[in-house]
Amino acid sequence: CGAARAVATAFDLQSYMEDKRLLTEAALDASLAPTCEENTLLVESMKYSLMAGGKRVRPMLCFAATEMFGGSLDAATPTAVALEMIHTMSLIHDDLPAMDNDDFRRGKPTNHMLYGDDVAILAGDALLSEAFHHVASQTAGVPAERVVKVLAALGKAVGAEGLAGGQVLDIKSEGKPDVGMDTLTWIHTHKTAALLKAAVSCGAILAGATDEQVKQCEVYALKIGLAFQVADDILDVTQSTEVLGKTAGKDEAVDKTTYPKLLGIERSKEVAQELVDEAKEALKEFGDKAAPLNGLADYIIARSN
Ligand code: GRG
Repeated sequence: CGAARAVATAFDLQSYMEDKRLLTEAALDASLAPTCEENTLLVESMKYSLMAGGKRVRPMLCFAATEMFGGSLDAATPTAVALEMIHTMSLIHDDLPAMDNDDFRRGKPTNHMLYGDDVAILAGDALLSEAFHHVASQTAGVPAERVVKVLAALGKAVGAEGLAGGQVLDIKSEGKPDVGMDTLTWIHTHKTAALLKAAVSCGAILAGATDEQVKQCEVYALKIGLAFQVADDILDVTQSTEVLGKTAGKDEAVDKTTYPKLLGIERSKEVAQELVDEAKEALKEFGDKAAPLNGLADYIIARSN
């Protein structure tokens, strides 16, 4: 009887993720449409990358954090959409010839391969701008003060203390033989973990979490953000490029420092697990309500793409 109850109450991560993925896909699809003939091409290219089938991890983290504090999914949906718009912008720009120079992402031609570098750059810029517009204009039922905090957190996650800062140090570290653990950690805390941190903290802020609770969420998110990148580096070594649906960047002959290169595969796996354990520890006081965030932490290092 005890075992039956345990099964009945066990958290079903797969259904949780599928629900949130479907919610995200529908909201993303509804978020963008051309408003006239003249902007049809730009919006088509924005939507091509936005709807290209990512895992939607950032929206899921935002929804899970908001639910942990009793917030509503409706109130968090515009922020979830904005997170995916920002993430998509960063992928479009990352794939450009001036950066990683990739022809394929998620098994499909990259934005610039289809629309040209000029339109791809502007599609990224427009997605970034639309992200902030979307949160400011579509969030309902939440005090304005919380929305301003969300806009601030998103802005910080993109700038010099976020994606752009991490990307610049990453590019400038390429080919350097002396890139050590401190530099690698700085790069990925900014390039990868900053947006995951914003996803979790924005979900918590929208639900009315206290500053202390938001800080606990940030500790969790930074840990899973780093774990996410360690897992990515491991997947790059252990999976064929065909499975990942992306080509190695044409410029990837340039040597990049990775966790497996510094630590070896086995130690990298242990580090990823330690980071996930520490992430869960940061949410300990939230008990069962943290089950979705804990499940997502496990998924982040167990995923196959
Ligand atoms: C233009 C202001 C401005 C900033 C952009 C290009 C750039 C600066 C930053 C690059 C950021 C980047 C590409 C980080 C990599 C993060 C990462 C691990 C991406 C893969 O994320 P997944 O696995 O992808 O969630 P899917 O395909 O599932 O969405």
